[in-house]
Amino acid sequence: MSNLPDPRIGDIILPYSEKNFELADVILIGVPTDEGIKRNGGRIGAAQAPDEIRKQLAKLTPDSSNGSITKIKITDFGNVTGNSLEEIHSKAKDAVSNFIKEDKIVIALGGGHDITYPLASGFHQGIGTKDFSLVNIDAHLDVREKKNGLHHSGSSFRLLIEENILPGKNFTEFGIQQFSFANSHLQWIKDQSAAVVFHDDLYGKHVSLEFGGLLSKELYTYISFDIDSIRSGDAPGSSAPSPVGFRAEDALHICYHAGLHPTTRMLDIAEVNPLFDLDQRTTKLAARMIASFLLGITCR
Ligand SMILES: [Mn+2]
Repeated sequence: MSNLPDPRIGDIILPYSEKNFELADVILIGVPTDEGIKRNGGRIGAAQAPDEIRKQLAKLTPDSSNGSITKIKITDFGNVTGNSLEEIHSKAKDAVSNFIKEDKIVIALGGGHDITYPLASGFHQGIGTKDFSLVNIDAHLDVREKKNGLHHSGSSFRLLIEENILPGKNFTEFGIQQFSFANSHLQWIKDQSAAVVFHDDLYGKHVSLEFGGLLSKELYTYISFDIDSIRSGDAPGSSAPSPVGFRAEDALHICYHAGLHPTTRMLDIAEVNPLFDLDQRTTKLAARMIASFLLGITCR
């Protein structure tokens, strides 16, 4: 008898077209890469993540006790493709630069964490090469040097700083785990005047409030979320899982606060690996993280 509306997020994501791009507040883009993880000695599979996360995102409802994300318009650009990692990176950089120039909020789905170097480069271009701030939520520092002259999943933040795209003082590493970094890398990142927040030092604190307190009020902000910062019990499908880390609920609250914060213009989620997932636990969590970020934007 009744015909009460019961939509899913899949129903409200607009197909990509010139008109829908103009209408959209938020653009979703997939950057399916594995090569950067391979170069860094990790286990491959992350290239399958964008489509698997989309499947889980589509099934969620847009409603929460805080509001409904039906209030904002979202379109999905689809996946960036190419014959090499460098070609995919170059196309993803250009796409993001254009989205940001057109005043969109961008959600990028990796792929390996190598994607943040081209994506943040495109972001920087899009805001007119002004200074911006970046928070990397990660178990690792990701400031390794290139390997055999090639960028990989552990070198994004070194390249962004060395190439003067991201000033070190505007960069925060959040959730770094013990026994997961080299002292030489920690020293290097401190020498760049970046802030490092260790996961251990957040123990017993309100994680999302600590995170929210770090966000810049003046500069446009880019949030990069490496799924390996979440404990493997909650996110087993990761390129480099760890038994300790943030809880699933921490990740959702961080994403909500990231979306709520007025200077946030971009979120990327990297290193989800569906090949090692258990019962879609990780892709479902990534989908919930996106929904929480969208809800934050709705509640601005
Ligand atoms: Mn990382």
